Amino acid sequence: MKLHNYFRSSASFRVRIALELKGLSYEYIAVHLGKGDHKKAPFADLSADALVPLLEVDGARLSQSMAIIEYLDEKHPMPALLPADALGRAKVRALAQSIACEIHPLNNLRVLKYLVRELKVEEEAKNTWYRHWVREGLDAFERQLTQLPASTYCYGDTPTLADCCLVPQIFNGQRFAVNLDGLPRTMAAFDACMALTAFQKAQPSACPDYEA
Ligand SMILES: N[C@@H](CCC(=O)N[C@@H](CS)C(=O)NCC(=O)O)C(=O)O
Repeated sequence: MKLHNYFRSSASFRVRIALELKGLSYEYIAVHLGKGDHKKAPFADLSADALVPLLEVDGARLSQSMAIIEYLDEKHPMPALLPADALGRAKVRALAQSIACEIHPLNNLRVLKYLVRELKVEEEAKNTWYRHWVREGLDAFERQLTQLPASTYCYGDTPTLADCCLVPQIFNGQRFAVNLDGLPRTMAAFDACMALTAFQKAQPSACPDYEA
């Protein structure tokens, strides 16, 4: 397996966590988003949407972190990243999508770049945009968690797809100094995840292309 990814990319980080949780080894292929390498050959020749992550596996190229993680979960069922019951799966997918579909697209690199370069938004206003949407999304995430039974991780007592999405989003929020106070369930799940070796091994600072 080859994972084309970037140390700072949240969507890549989700897949790295899933690979580590499942104990799957992979070749790390760095794509430097800051230098625009995702828009140039060789990566642009492989990727239809010029986004990381991209996983080369079983003779195919898979894009979209959630699709990749679900593929890995089907091919390597243990440890499971989705609950055994349909209702549980729907809950976990809802949590994961709250981050991947509601928060992340608004704080993505190309969106922030467009605000600054095309719409001439000042740096501080861009950061206000970022913090607003991330915090609002995390408040909604917290409300979802409070409607669920007490648990160590986002859902239940083992990490799931929801945790694979939450942890990178919190890293990203910390980088942009988002206020993370008043999110007790969310931050407890984050802390529980970060106590696990799999999450530590997947984090940006553990990546071969890491830059401080
Ligand atoms: N929904 C996609 C998001 C992929 C994505 O947006 N990746 C970002 C990095 S986290 C990227 O490649 N950005 C390049 C850009 O914005 O130009 C997924 O979950 O894989």
